[in-house]
Amino acid sequence: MSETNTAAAAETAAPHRYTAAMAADIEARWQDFWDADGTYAAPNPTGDLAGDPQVAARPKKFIMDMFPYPSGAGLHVGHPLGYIATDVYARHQRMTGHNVLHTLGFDAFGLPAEQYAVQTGTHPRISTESNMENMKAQLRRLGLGHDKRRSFATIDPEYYKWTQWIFLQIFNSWYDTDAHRARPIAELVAAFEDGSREVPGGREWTALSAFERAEVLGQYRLAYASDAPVNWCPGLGTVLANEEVTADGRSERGNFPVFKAKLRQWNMRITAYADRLLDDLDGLDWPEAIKLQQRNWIGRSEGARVDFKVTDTDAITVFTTRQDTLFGATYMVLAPEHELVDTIVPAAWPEGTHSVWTGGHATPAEAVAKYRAFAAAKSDVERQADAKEKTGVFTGAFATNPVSGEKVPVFIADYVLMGYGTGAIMAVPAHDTRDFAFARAFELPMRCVVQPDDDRGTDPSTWDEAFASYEAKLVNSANDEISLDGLGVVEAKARMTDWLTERGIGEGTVNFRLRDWLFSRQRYWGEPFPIVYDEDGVAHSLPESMLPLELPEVDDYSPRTFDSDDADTSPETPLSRNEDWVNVELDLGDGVKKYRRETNTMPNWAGSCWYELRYLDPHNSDKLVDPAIEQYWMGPREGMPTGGVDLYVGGAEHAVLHLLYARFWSKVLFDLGHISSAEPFHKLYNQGMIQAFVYRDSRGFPVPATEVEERDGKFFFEGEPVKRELGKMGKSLKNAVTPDEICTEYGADTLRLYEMAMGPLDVSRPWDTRAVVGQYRLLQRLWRNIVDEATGEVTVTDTEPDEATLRALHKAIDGAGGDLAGLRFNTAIAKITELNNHLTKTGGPLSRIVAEQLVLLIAPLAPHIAEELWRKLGHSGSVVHRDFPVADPAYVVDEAVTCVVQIKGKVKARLEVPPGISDDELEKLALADEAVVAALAGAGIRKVIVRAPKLVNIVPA
Ligand code: ANZ
Repeated sequence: MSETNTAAAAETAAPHRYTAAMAADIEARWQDFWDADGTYAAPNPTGDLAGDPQVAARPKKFIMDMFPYPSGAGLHVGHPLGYIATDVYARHQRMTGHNVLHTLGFDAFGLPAEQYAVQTGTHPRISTESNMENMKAQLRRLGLGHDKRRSFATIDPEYYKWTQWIFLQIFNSWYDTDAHRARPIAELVAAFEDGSREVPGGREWTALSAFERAEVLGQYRLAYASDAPVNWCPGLGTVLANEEVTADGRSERGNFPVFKAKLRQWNMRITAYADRLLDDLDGLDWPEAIKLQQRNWIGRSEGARVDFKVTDTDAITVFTTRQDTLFGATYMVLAPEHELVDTIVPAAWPEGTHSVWTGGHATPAEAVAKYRAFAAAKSDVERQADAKEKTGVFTGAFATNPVSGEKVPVFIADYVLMGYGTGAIMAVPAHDTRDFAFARAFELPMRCVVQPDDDRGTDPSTWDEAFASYEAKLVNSANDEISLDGLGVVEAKARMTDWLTERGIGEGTVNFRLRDWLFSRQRYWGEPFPIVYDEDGVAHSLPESMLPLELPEVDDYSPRTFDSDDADTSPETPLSRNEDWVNVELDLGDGVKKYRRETNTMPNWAGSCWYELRYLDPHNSDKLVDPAIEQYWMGPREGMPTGGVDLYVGGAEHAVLHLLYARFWSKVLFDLGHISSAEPFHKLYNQGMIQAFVYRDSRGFPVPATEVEERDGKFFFEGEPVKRELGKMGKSLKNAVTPDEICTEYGADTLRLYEMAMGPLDVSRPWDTRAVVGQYRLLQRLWRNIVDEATGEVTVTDTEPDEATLRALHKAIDGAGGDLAGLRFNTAIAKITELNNHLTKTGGPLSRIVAEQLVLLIAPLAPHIAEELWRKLGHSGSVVHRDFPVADPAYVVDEAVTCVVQIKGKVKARLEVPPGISDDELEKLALADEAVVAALAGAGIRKVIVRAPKLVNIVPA
């Protein structure tokens, strides 16, 4: 008989067997039931989503996923890994007495939708909405227990109304560095007005024009517009964030050239929060690796600013973290863009300038101009990369080292970045790797000022590399006024800082790598700014009553793109072409006037900066969130000093941008008193990736994975050999497997179990469609243990389970319960499988108690089959809010083990003892045993050797 015939025959014999068709039926029915019943509705303590007050009185658990971007490609089986995991966890938490908030929205603004829309000619809203519908259907099939009343998309005007509102809060506040918090800008204005704070520039506030006041306030606002050097990408028609530019200066999306240009842009003053963003990491339950990435991104460096005189009036200020090495500074470097360069460049090369320094150019001005053009073509990432070849050119100018009094040459070189520190460095080639390489290339002097701890000596010209250690003592560092010789680095730094400060030529300072956040895009598909400009160009915020400011319908929503190589272009925003929308007459409190709207839109990060708050109170149209509701779900509590979501699961690729931006917005809202949680996400967990085999033909192109044949460990596509490698899953790699396929073939419960059983959640794992059937069989055995496949009736009896079964059951409850609470889903499944196998092996009908506990045990993982069995076992209602089984400790400990008691190596007795027995107890038991007493026959004892729990050896005297 062929395999299909066997299957067909079995089906006739067993019409009530758990099959894919039955799974499909069960799953669809229960998904409808849950929707109609509102099974997953989480009641708020108050407001329109308040429900059963008893439930709302329970301890809360707010469990969240990083919400998806509704891409046109839909989901493959890798996407829902995290969603299934949070769902299993949420279900277990519900069954252990928590009021669980679990839902999912969509992050629906952004560049991909716009790019896709531009390519296909469909309006982004239409394509985005249809993508969302598709994804929702895919997700619904998985049986995720989401409170759908709380779902939304960031493109909903009722949602982005509040994104705009938050923008206005940020725009209308400033950071008070004395109070260490944001305050309303009105309080700053009041302080300027009454003179309690001096106006920068020293003039009276009342004497300033409206424009001047706006300029002053712009220096304080937490959201401000400025002319910023930006990454302009003519090919995409937009400005990109640094992170969106590849190492070779091209756009990550589309691979177009990117140029540096100056443009008026919105920025967020996230740097004001650098210290708090750093400090508050300590209280968060996040993976150490992510905390480290955030710390590095914020990049706090303690050092000093030091002035080096170039002329009587001009000085170059450098930032250094090694002011202790100042005596070893033998040259200086400015970033090519540094504004002092033009001032210091002399008309001609100084007498005898080394030809290596001039780069062969006739004048310093020519050399500088050529080098600047060369450097401008590189991205910051490229410039920072530790290239062995250091390039640069002498400016023709010299500066004075303030401690040694020496004249040191000033270079420009691209390894010094304009955006960091002061854009200028003192170079200490003996003790800094990059300076060492540069000094070698340009034949510059080096001086050892920190005594190496190896045997290389103190003449750097004989060294192979810089000596960069902090763990050594200073040498060659003394003048008439100060000596650092013999001091350790830390002490020397402090001493030098004091000396510089006393003389007014430097001071201790803290520098951050973190930059302000470039917050505007020249795009259509984003949140419009609630900002208008008056005729003087002063920005005004719209009043709350005018929100949401809806994105207007336009015919031509694509950005104006240009020849991708044409750097002399500048962005034209799609919104600016819409004159009717742009030009408005408004009464902003001082009569009707003409204004122009801001035509940039917000970057795609904006919508994900606060979405956790909207889940709490999704229909609130008066307030961002009701304070009582926010307090209940997210407020600080024991072990969570800054509050936040209880569990946030998502990919590690969001280590910095999203997670840092969201933390920043939380802190501003917290400072302004809108929320009680100063952090959005208390516990963060990064799930691993589902990988898949990619098969490539001889040209390296991926071929459809499903059509590859395996023969003797080799792989063939259409008869031709192909190469197999492990990679990402995706349409372009022709190896995507959709959850829909697996649901159809086996059912969602099988897919859920398979994804959770693949390995520890935080580890990447290769997808193997052939292995999915293993979990399907588990469910079939589970079904068969409870249901008669011929009649469909449950087979359970009301008898007491035997001891061995009780032990297997309670061990599984104990183990799996702990595993589910600890996100160890793979081991939970292993323990449930073990129990189910035990029951299969024992045979015969199950005791009702065992059957019910088994169903409850698997319910978080395989909710549909659990609901069905629960119903069949005679219960009404859903299993979702039932109590998770509790293990009886008496059955959890292992059964007794046999201990052998020997006298002079001969076995005299066997004892049944608990496995955890101590040596002392075991010795007492052995010596009291009748057979042992008899065998010793009153002889004394010389020695007793005990190896609990299995052996006691007695040596008589
Ligand atoms: C002298 C020195 C001697 C330095 C030495 C290091 C070692 P972090 O720790 O990352 O903050 N630097 C300062 N501004 C720079 C810029 N715009 N572009 C490139 N490099 C810059 O690094 C601080 C150090 O990086 C500073 O301390 C400076 O070099 C360099 F043995 O000054 B140091």
